[in-house]
Amino acid sequence: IPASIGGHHNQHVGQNQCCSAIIQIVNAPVATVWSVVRRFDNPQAYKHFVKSCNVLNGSGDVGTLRQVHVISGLPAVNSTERLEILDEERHVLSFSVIGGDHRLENYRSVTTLHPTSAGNGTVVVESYVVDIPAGNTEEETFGFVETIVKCNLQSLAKISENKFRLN
Ligand code: A8S
Repeated sequence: IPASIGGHHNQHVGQNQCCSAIIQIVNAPVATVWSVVRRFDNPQAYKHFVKSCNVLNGSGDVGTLRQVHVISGLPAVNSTERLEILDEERHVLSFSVIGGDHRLENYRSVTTLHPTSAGNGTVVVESYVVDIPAGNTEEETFGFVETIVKCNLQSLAKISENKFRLN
């Protein structure tokens, strides 16, 4: 992975934490994908596990807090999240989970967008770090987060591709 991609994903991983990165190809330009990803106030646009989102303070800049409510059937109710990075030039968004009623303590993710070398596409890279909950194994934690993030990125691809086609 080139340094231009890898740099933002070098997160600190402590003991008893789990980390990984998921890659998704999108058949739409970076600008289109970014228009969806950058909306920290509107994660439900592509995250299907999110039922609603309220911005608690801030105007969408770094430091903005949101409270996300998730759909039923998950071992979670809500999550309080802080915007850590919003780089409009490099197309980087990062948030951290700072509270809420769920089991993914200290979750932090970084999402970066990169133009594909050929064509008009985007490579989305999303890395995360999270505490392994007491009573769970690393494999269980990895599997749980992997499922959620993969769903989110597949949905992001679909929505971005539709948006691009309609424009
Ligand atoms: C994201 C990524 C994740 C969100 C997790 C992993 C979460 O919103 C859901 C279930 C949980 O148990 C934890 O980019 C939490 O949103 C869907 C409530 C944080």
